[in-house]
Formats: sequence, structure tokens, C-alpha cells
Amino acid sequence: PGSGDDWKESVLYQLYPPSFKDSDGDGWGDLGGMLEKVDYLAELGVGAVWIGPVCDSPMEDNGYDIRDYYKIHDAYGTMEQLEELIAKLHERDIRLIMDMVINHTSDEHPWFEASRSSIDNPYRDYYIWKPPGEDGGPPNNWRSFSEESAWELDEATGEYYLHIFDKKQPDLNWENADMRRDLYEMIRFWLDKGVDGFRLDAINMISKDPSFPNAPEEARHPRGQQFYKNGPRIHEMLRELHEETFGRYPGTLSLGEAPTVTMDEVVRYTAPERREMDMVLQMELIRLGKDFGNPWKIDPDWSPVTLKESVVRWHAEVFGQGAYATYLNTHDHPRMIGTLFGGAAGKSEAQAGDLNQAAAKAIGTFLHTLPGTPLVYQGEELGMPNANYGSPDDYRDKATVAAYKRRTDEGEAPEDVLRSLHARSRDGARSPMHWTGGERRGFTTGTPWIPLSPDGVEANAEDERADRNSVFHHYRRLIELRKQSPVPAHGDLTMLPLEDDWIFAYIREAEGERWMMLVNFSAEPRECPVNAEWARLAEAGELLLGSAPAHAGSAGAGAPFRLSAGQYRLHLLPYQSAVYRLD
Ligand code: TEU
Repeated sequence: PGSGDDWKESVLYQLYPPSFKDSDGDGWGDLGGMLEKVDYLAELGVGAVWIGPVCDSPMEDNGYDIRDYYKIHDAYGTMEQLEELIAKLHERDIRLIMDMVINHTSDEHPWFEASRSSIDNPYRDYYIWKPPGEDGGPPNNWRSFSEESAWELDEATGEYYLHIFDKKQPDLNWENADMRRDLYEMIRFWLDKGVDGFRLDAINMISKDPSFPNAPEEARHPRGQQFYKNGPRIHEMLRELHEETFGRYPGTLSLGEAPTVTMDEVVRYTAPERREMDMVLQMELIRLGKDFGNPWKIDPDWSPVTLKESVVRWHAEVFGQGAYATYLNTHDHPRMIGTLFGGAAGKSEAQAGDLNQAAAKAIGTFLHTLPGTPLVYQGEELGMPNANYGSPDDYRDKATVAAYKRRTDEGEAPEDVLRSLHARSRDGARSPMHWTGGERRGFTTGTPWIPLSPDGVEANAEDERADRNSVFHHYRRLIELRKQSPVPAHGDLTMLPLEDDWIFAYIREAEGERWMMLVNFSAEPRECPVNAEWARLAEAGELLLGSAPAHAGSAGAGAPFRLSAGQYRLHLLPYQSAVYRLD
């Protein structure tokens, strides 16, 4: 591909390696499987594919625990296959983005093995070691994401090491210049291979408060986060990283994962003149409806008003100054279709199928017409369900398995715990991709590493590619529209006020072109009065895309805008969505 930056305005696709496609029957997705599906990605039309970590790893966290940055994990294949994947994607004008996990390594990485061996080993300072606290326990009260202490005592030297994530994922010490130099060299190795950019895992956590203070006991989970997220030297560190690595390779993309970040910080991270990163992930939408004081609960008071507010704030405070990627699904959260937007409970199977299909299209319409670069997570473009596992044995994620054990040991009813795992576990989004409706969904000939989703067989690539009304073609068309108009990538946003909170109506405008979007976020039909001017504009406009073909067009029964007794009203079917180009 050319060295231009245009592709940065295209649609990004997240591919989760273990669950994408298995080519050798061992039950794990692999590079061979990705190679088989390059044409599928080209048909969908995405501009870049972010593949989750594929480096050698003991797989305690599906590769987010790297043992060797220079080697492909055996179950995924070989370096030659990765090179072939880059070449094949490039032939189709698709870029490859790797997941760069550099806040921490695996505890089996040779650096850590050397580091833990003795206090004066040259690698000691590559990680964060502290003597026990005054009471002989951990150096402070920080908690890891797995809900235990963030410090692990290592018998060999009697000191504790810091791990923000699992104890198998010790944090690297970014204060150490030798460590940073070794990381930069490794990143350049991948850039020299032709990788087009990186998704930088947990990148806003690399600078820790050097005094490692205790957090208030009642602080939100995970306790201590204010002392290592967006820390004191973060901008300086990111600038050096940019200068030493991707900044030297024009046209590459750096996409930062920065959990818990203010919008001011996002602008500082991504304003082009600051030369830190190109984009960060907008992590607010994905968190809506989830109780973040408790990693296993859905917030019962969730309302679409918060969603609208988030979209509007990011547009007002970040769009145009900094850059962000917008997503509604990813490998760390249950799929939206099964949680917030899958209101199929209590409906017949046929009704539920229609509703899910409409909901999947609504999610797609919304995602691709919001400000920000859309990021589609594998299977979302098929409307794949959130896997509703029936047994605790179906789960693979370590934190999920540990939470089940702890909570049932503490006396909670197993069925209650299972229900909350379904609502919040990361495994719901990690079930294997549905390539066909047949045996093992065409994912593998062996036993998948994690069970197939118990439902949602009808959402599969083979059937949907053949059906013009499918979720797949809805996504394909949305991606194509982005290539044909400046509106999705550059348009200003105006939310249209409506009496009904569940309906989103908004206008985006760029270079004199205007689009109007309508999305019903509820499982019920909705209606409310609507301003006559918008109704006339939409009726005179061109329907670019609608989720309910029978209800497109103007004025007919089922049209969204209806005039009666001199008053326009907006009527939307459950999860109906539409995109109009206005004259
Ligand atoms: O996640 C970072 C992160 O901050 C978590 O909050 C994430 O949202 C959480 O795991 C949800 O349960 C990244 C990766 O995306 C994740 O898969 C890894 O486990 C984590 O880093 C450690 O590398």
C-alpha cells in the first residue's frame, strides 16, 4: 500500500486470534485460518485489521502475557505465515495492526526470570520490586484487576513485584532506560516486517506514581488505579516511544488503549502536533450499563440518555482536536447484542430472531455514523449472540473462573453467580466465530478451546453473505458508504431533541453534505411528535440505508415519518434504524 494516511479514516476490524478460524484442527484459531479468510475481510471492505496478540505466550490471558516478543506462538503458526498474511492483506489494500503488550510481560519472559533471580541481577530493575510494607505484607493496598493484591511476594529475594493485571503479568519498569531501549528495538523489528501499526495495550498505565501511595480503602475497583493511570511521566514516555519507533515509519497507526481517561487527556494523547499517538479507544460507550464499582454487575438504572450524552461530549471536546476509535464490542466485554440491546426475552423464537437481527443492524448503523473511527469486533457484523454458557465449566477466562469459585465458596447461589457471569464475563464475546450454520460452525474440525455459543446458529457468514438483507450486508454497505462520502469521517454532529429518550435522531454535516440518522434503541415500537422541518427534509432526501426495507420510502404505511391532522409524528419499529442523505 502507499504511504498515505487515508486508510486511517477507514473502518477497523478487530480479529481475536484464538476464536477467529482454526486451520489445523487443534481447536485454536490460527494464522492459517486468518489466511483463509482474507477474502472475507476484503468483501466486508475494512481498511485495517487489528489482530490480538500472537507472540509466544503461556496463554494465561490469551496472549496478553508475552514470553517472547520475537516469536509467533506455536498454536498460531509461524513467522512466515505472519509475513504471508501481511502480504495478502496488502494486496487487498488492508492494513495489519498488531497488539503490542508492553505495560507488562509474562512472568515466564526471560527478562523476568533474570529479574527475579537476585536483587543485583542487571534485569532486576526491568520490573517493579519493593520490600514488604511495615506490617510485613504487600508494599501498599493496590488491587489487581483479578481483585487480589497487585503485589506478589517472590520467595527467592523476599520482595514483592507489581502486577496490575494477573500475577502471571508483572509490570515492566518504564523508568528504566535499558528496558525502554530493548522494547523500542523490538517494536522496530515488527515495523521492519511491514506491520502497519499497533494497538497499544493498557498504554496509559506505564507511568506509575513513584511514591506508590496507599489508596483510600473504599476506592473503586481496582483500588489504586489513580496512581498508575495517566501517571506523572506518561506524556514524556509516549513522546519518546513515538520518536524511537512508529514516528520513524510514516503512515503507521498507533491506537492507544487508555482505560479511564479524561477527554482533555485524550486530546493531549492524540493532538497530531504533540506526536504521542494517532488515536485512542473511546472506552466510555462499552462501559455503559455496567456497574464499574463491581466487575460482575449490570447497572439496572441504565438509560439511553447516558449514551447520548457520552456521544455529544466526545464530539464537543475531542472530535477534530484529538482522535478516537469508537466501538461497541470487543474481546473484554460481553457482546452488546446480548446485554443492552438484545431485548428478546419473553418473545417467541421467530420474533427473537427478527429482533436480534434488527438490534444488530441498529448497533451497526449507530457505530458507523457516529463521530470517531468505527472499530468492528469479529462476529458483530453477523449479529453473533453473546454466548450464554450454561455451566461454570464452559468459562475459560481466569478472572471469571476465580470469581465463580470465590463467590460460591462465600455462599452465593451458583445460579445467581452464573447469571452475573453471563452479564459481565469477557468470555461471552470470545466464543468461536460462526463461519457456517453447520457442525462446529465451520470454525474447527476439532474441539474448540472454548465452547461454541449455545444459540445464534442463524448468525453465520455463509448464509449471510448469500442474503442481501443480512446483518453482514448491512455492515458491508455501511463500510462502503464511508468510502463514498466525507460525512461519516468528518461530519459535525447535531443531536435532534425528541421527547422519546429511546430514539436517537442526529444530523452530521461535512463539505455541504448532510445526513440524518434515526435509531430506535428499544425492543418496542416507539413514536413521538417530530419537527415538521426534519420530517420534510428526510422525506425529500435519499434513504441511503434502512434496517427495515419494507418501511423505507416516504409516506406509505410503516414509513418513519407520518403526517396526521397537520402534525408529523415519528414511528419506529423495534430497533429500526435509517440513514438519509438530505438535499
Ligand atoms: O485490557 C486492559 C484493561 O484495562 C481492562 O480494563 C479490561 O477492560 C478488562 O480486562 C475487562 O475485563 C487489556 C486487554 O484488552 C485485556 O484483554 C488484557 O487482559 C489486559 O489488557 C492485560 O493485558
